[in-house]
Amino acid sequence: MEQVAVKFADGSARRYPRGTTLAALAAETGRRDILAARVDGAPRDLAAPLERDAAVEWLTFGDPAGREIYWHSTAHLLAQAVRELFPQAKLAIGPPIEDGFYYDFDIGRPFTPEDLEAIEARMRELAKRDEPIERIAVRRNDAVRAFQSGGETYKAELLEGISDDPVSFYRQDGFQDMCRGPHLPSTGWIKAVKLLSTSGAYWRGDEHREMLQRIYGISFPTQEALDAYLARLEEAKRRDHRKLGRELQLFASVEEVGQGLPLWLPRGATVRRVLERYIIDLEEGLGYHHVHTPDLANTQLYKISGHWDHYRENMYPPMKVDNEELVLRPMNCPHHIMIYKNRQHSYRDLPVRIAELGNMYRYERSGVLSGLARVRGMTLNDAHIFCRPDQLTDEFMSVVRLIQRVYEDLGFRDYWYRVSLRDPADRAKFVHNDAMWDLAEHKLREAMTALGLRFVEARGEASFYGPKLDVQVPNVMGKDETISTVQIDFYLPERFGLEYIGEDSQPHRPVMIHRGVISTLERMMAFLIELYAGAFPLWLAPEQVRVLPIADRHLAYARRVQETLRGAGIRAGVDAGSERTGHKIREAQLMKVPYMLVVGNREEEQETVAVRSRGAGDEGAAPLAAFTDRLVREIASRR
Ligand code: TSB
Ligand code: ZN
Repeated sequence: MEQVAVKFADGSARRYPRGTTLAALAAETGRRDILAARVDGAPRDLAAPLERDAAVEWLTFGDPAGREIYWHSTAHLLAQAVRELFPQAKLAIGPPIEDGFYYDFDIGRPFTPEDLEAIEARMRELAKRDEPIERIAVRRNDAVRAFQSGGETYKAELLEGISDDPVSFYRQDGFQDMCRGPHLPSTGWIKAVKLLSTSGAYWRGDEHREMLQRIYGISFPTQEALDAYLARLEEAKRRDHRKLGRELQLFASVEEVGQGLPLWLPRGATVRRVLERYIIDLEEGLGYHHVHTPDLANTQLYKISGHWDHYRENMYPPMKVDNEELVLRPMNCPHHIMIYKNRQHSYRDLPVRIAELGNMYRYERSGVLSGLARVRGMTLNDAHIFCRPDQLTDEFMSVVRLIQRVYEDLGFRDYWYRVSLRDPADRAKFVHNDAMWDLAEHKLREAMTALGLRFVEARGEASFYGPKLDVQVPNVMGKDETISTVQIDFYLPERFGLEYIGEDSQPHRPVMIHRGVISTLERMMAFLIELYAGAFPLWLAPEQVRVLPIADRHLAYARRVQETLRGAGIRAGVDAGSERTGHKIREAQLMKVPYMLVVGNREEEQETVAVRSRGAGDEGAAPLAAFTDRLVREIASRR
């Protein structure tokens, strides 16, 4: 019998009779978690037979591609349940998404919460029956006829967009759906399901077409995994910076101003100012020079820099005034380069470190905008370091140490390093110069090795001008985003003809490091709100202390306490309202104020305050002077 050679991902290899199914190979492993396979890179059903030599890689729920299949099959199960409960429902599309899946239906009215419960219960029943999921090939004409007689107008329209003949369908338990697959071997693989929400969705995302009803859901191989996910989801909702930003009066998003252009309210602006002062002080101590440069520049500047060729789709369109054509800057580098060029530099002056809390504007697609985490108008804790090639590694290492120091102060514990490299095939996104990229990537790896840091490499994530180290910080849902970045750039110095005069009195070309430590203040704020669930540590809290007079006659003393605290640099408020003390305490707690000082007759006579802290509750009375000293120390410690 003819044989095919199979290579497995673990390096082993074996021969099998042609036509052996992947399921038979999977069975040999004794494993029970294999739900599908990748054959020469393409995902396949386990029922598929091996027709030729191939590389086989098993897929489980642990793999992103495996989860996709798992959730896709659950979407089919959802459609089957809806079809059974609402026989008149028309099916549209049902893909897996990043977290779970959805399916769009036309049932002529929105689904109710009771509907969802019933559908979910039916899905569980169907899964219990553990029906095999089979791929079938249907002649195109038969599919067209079936859709017509079944009134499946959406499916019919989808079919028009496909040229396959035959087309593939997946069938389980009498229910079938047109689909490329692959899918799970049987419905019994789906152990725990939750339908999460519903929403209206236009057919094909087109507001002129039919309004469909979308059901979102998620599923897992165990009830424990589902429970853990739901708990995390609850926690994420509780910490959501958009919700807390509103409740704690930190920032606002206003339609009249524009999408992705948040307004910082006084309390949020206070936290921001603390961060700004903190980072500027640190940087000045490390030899950075802070500058101010405008948010606009002549388009020409970005033609020289290469932004125009490689970054234009993220830029706002140019505007004409007089004889100039201006754009909102998407990055601050060209301005800082012009500052470097403003005077001559000798090898002795280098490194020159130019820093700015620089405003930048990027056209981010509206679908990716999210509160403060991803915006269109932002301020970056930016700096550009101009150094000699022999200084590059040291400079890079000091930036990484600065990042580590800042994370320590901010309380970031969970983070990892991503070395972001170019995709050499993508000539549109990355400037083309192999030697330059090789050198920069080599330098980057060398510095990471010198630092002794472990990192993950990511192809295609570099900047257009060079590779970078991105520091990835996970949010509550475990998704990570880039906070800090350190980028090595041999390109812009070339484009702008940058020079320094060397020891040999000859002009030489400096290297640039672009770096952001606390990211944009917007993204940092989003992270801090979620990390602390709005309860900022004392040094960052917008209102560090609130003084609560018991009655109106204690207001004067409350004001004196406030003055004393303010005099020591502490941000203190007074609740001058006429409500009872219990109510005032609850209000201060809702706003997550770290310390409440209740003052009445006794406190006034003895020049004391009754201390309540956010964490420990009632802490008893303390002399005002002693409490003030304690707080000043606690703030300085950034605990
Ligand atoms: C570091 N030229 C460099 C700079 O010198 C630069 O702009 N790098 S960047 O493009 O990677 O952006 C720097 C940081 O800004 C990112 O690491 C990220 O933390 C933050 N950032 C980028 N886009 C957004 C956005 N749309 N909203 C909020 N923060 C953003
Ligand atoms: Zn830059």
